Amino acid sequence: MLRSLTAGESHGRAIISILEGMPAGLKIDITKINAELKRRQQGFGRGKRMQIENDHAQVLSGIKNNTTLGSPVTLLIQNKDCSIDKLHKVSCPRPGHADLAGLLKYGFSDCRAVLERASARSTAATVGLGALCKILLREFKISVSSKVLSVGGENSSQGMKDKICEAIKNKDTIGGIFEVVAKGLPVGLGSYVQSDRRLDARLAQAIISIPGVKAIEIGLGLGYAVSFGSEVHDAIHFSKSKGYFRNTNNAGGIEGGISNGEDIILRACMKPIATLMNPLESVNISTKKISKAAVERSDTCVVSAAGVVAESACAFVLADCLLEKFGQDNIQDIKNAYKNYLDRIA
Ligand code: EPS
Repeated sequence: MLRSLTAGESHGRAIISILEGMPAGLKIDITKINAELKRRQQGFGRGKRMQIENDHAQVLSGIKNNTTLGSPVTLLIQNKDCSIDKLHKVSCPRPGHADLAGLLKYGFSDCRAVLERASARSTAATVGLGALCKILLREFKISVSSKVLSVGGENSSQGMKDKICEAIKNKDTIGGIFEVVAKGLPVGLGSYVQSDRRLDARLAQAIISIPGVKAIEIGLGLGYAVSFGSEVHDAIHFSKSKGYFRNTNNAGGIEGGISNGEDIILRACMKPIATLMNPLESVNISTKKISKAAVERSDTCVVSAAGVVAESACAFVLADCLLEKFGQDNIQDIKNAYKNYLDRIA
């Protein structure tokens, strides 16, 4: 089993990820991890924090001579803005953020105690972990990519840009939909035998736990609700050169909780960022008087960054499923098991 743990506050000293269960003998190119971290920082509509940070991973454990040891891999990303002890108290919780529910749950009197960990800054750790998983998947010619499908209901690149400009001008924020595609997967990752082994369920958990994600669909998703079965199920074909194949992929690469060898396709909705420069009404938690919600430095639109984070979240799940099926200790053993399996089902 591949396990991960992240730690760190948005304005604390660092963001840390630990990945346990990576096989030994995998070559790790740290520039690939840093390139993924950089991708997460980009996109039109990002805020000032991204101009301050230049996320780079330092390897603290699990890798020697650019090769995994099989022991837990620890990555540290330093925060340039580590002002946590100097930052002001936040008394007016932002609607849509974890501020109020977190404050009541943990018994704080300052929303900062919540927002420092609830911040999407933690997604830098997710991307660090995901980059390691992508390196593993690449050994098996599996790739994971993403793209923005729409922002504020607009799907042309000019339309999306205009929506973000409109949000900036109105001191507002805007969300959208991104798509993640995984290519090159074998048939047989995940399982129908138990609910927590279903690949779709595992992917959904990984995606919906990204801060701000409110919905996910796999393949045709909600579109299944308005069609006849004969119109939407992917007919099965066979040819000597291709083996089993489909001409459509409404299932999004997953049937019965198992990868079916087609591309995995999922889409998710990222809500508009909760911090508004022209804030909504809230309540001051000390005085209980009506007051405008707190205004913090933030982004206007993070849909493309959310796509990069979702790639990482998917890569983690796919790597976990791959190791579960083909072994976990040594990369060459795993490759041998993978080849044997492909030969069997050919
Ligand atoms: C983010 C870091 C944060 C925010 C944003 C994403 O930095 P700061 O709060 O210092 O500006 O820019 O976080 C949120 C949108 C949020 O809701 O917390 C990052 O590294 O991606």
